[in-house]
Amino acid sequence: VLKVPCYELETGTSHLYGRPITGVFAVIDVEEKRVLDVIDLGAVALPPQPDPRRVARAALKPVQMTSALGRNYKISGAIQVEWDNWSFHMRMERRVGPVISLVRYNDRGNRRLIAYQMSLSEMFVPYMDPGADWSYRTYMDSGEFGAGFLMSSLMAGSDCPADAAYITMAVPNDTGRSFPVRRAACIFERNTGDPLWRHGNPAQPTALTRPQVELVVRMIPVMGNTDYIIDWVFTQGGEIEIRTAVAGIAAVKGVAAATMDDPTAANDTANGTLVAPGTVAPMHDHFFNFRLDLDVDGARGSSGGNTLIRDAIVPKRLPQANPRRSLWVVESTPVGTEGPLSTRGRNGAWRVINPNLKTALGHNPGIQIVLGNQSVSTLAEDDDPQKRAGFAASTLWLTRYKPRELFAAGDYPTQSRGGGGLPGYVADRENVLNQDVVVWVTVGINHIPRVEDWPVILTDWYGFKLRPFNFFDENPAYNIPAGFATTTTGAPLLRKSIE
Ligand SMILES: [Cu+2]
Repeated sequence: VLKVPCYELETGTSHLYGRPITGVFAVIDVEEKRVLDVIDLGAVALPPQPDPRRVARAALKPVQMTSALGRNYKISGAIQVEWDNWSFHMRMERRVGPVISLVRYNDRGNRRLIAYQMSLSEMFVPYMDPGADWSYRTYMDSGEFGAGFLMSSLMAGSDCPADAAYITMAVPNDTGRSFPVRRAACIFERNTGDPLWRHGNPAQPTALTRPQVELVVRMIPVMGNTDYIIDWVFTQGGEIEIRTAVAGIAAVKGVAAATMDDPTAANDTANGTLVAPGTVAPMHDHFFNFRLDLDVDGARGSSGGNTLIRDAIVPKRLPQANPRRSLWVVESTPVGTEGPLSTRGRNGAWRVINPNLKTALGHNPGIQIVLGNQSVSTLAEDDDPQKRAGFAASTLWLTRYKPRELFAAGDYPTQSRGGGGLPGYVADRENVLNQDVVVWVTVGINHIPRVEDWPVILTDWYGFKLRPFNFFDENPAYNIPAGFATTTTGAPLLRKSIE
C-alpha cells in the first residue's frame, strides 16, 4: 500500500519538486492495482515557479583540476583500484550503492589489510510535519528504494573533474536483469591546495612542506528530491574519509503566507521554513548509517581478531606540590560486549586495534574512528518510524561479524514493525574482545531548511574518517618526495628550492 503525493506537471517545469499540489494524495494498493482512497485536505495555491528573471551573474574564468602528466591510479578488472600505497576493490550494489572492500595499505612492501568491507547500510529521513499528507514521510531510502538502483549519471567537469575516470556500472532491475548506468561512478585525484604536512620558520622564506593529494571515489544516488553524494577519499597519510553530501531540491509544501509578516505565517511555518513566497520546506533529519567491517592487520580466522578501544579524556587533580592544579589523562578501555556506544558526555576517541600484533614501537596497530556529525534521532521510542530505524538513536554501534548482518534497520525495512537491524543484532550482547568486529557509524544531521536551500540546495558536506593510530612505525607520508608546484600553463614544475 502506497501513499502517493501529487505534483503539477502541466507547465512542463523542470522543477517538479517545487510544484507540490499540497494536501491532495491517494492511497493505492499496488498489488491489487486499486486506488483505495483519494484525500483532499483543502485548496492550497501552487507555490510560484522560481523567478526566471534573476539577475545574471558574470562567469568566472575556468578553474580546473588536471593531471598534466597522467593519472597515478590504475583501474583493472571489476573493479580493482590501485593508487599510491592504497589498493581496494569496489562494486555497486542495488541496495547500498558503492561497496569498498579488501582495503590494503602497502607499508614498505607489506600490504596490510585495514578493512574487509565497508558501505552504506541504511538511511533514515523523517520529516517533522504532523499533517496527514506529511506525517508518513519517514524515508529509509537505502532499504526501501536502493542507493545503487537510483544512481545518477555524473557530469564531467562539474560533478567530478573533467579528467576523472568515469565508470559505467550494471545495476539489477526489479526482474533480476540489469541495466547499465553510464558514468555511475567517478574516480579522480585532487590536489586540495592544502599542505599534507609542513613546518616553517618565521625567520626563513621557505617551509618544508608537502601538498595534500588524495584519491576520491564518488557516486551520487538521487532519492526523489534529494541528491546524495557519497565519497570515499583515500589520503597519502593513510586516512580514509567517508563523506556524504546533501544536494538536490528541498521537499516543500504550498502555504498561504507570502512573507513572514502575513497573518498565517506563524502557523504555516510551525514545522518548516518559508523559503519562497507560498513555499515552506518542512524540518527533517538525514541519518546515514555506514557498516565498517574493519580487519586491522588481517584480523580474520586464525590470526585472531580486533578490539574496539575507548580512549576517554579524564580530568585529573594534581598534588599541592605541583604548580599546576589539573590536567587530563587518557583512560583506555576495551569495549567488551556488543551494543550501541554512548559518544556523549565525555571527551575522547575510539579506535579499533589488533591486540595480537605489535608495531616496532610495541603498540597494537590501530585505526581511529574520528566521528563527525553526531546528531541522533530524538523521536520517541514508541513512534513507529523510530521503531523501524532504531539505529538512528546512536552514533556508534559495535557488533560481532555475522555474514547475514548487513543492514542497520534489518533486511526488510519496508513496512517493518521495528526491532530489526542493529537493535536486534546486539540484543544478545555477544563478547567482542579480540573478535571479528563490525563498527557501525551513524552520520546524523538535523536539517533546518534555509532560504538558501531554494530553489536548489547548496551542497552540504558531512561525514567522518578512519585514520591510522599507532598503526605505522612513523608518519607514513614523511617519505613523500619533494613537493611539486604547477606553472601558469599547467605544466608541472619540480621545485628543488622548497627543500
Ligand atoms: Cu535535508
